[in-house]
Amino acid sequence: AFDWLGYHRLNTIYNWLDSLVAQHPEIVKPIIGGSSYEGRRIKGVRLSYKEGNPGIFIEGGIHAREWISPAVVTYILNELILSDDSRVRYMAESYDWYIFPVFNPDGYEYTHTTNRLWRKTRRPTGRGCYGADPNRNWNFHWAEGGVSRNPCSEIYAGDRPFSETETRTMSQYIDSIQSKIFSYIAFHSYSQLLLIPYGHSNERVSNYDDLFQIGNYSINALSKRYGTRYKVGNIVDIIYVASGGSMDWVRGTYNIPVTYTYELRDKGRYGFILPASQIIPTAKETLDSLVAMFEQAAKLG
Ligand code: 0X9
Ligand code: ZN
Repeated sequence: AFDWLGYHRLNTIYNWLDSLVAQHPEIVKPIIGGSSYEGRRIKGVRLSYKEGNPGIFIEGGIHAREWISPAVVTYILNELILSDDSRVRYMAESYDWYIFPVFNPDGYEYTHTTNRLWRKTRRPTGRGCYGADPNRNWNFHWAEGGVSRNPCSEIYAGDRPFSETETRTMSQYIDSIQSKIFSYIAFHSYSQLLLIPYGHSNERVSNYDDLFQIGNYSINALSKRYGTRYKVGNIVDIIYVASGGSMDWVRGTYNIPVTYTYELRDKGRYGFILPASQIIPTAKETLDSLVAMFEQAAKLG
């Protein structure tokens, strides 16, 4: 059976998604959102209790080594289906959820078989090197800053926007549902931050003040359970310039109002190698923050 006591291989996650569809066929539908260079599927589900709710898109695992991201995303999906907490239930049933735990399946498998600290995709890119940074390859202010044009770099932007199968196919899927989406949330690790677009410049999005307020409310709720401290802010202000990220493309292209990127636990003690004993606590506090986020977002309209 599936659990959150350890990190799982891609097939275990995909089999679990299939089992959710089989057990809850009225509310959980399978989606193949895209595919990878090595031919794997980018599998997700749509969870809906009521046709026509506003959509929330959840992106996990775009960076291969950030294992806590798929783990937290699958935990949240499970709670959205099974929780009996009234606030979680209300949130679950008030939105249509598009949930993709592993955006970069080739990289994720590679971190399990060969190199635990692999970040990128796995396409041969030249000079004997592999992969582009899938969070630098989206077609919005592509390669303007915080990227490398060297195919051997960890932050290689790719040959051109959407040169990677993963970003190209997922962007096409997102385009096909964009009119239904009111929020896009990406999960990375680590640093304990809640990031507001954009990454290409310190330009603030039009509803920055609302996103900052909702974000603070959300990280305050996150801190209540175990005292975990997050910071909220504009990407360029609180980390670094990083253009071509998925959230920036979604926000810049479709003007989706509620867009955030989480950098989950921790602050560097274990970094990407976060012990599995921290999966459940990290997931619980993150779910607390999402409940607060969407309650507050609904109030602000
Ligand atoms: O550099 C990144 O892609 C993210 N940090 S990480 O350590 N997980 O690699 C930050 C993402 C910034 N997001 C956007 N520019 N949209
Ligand atoms: Zn990342």
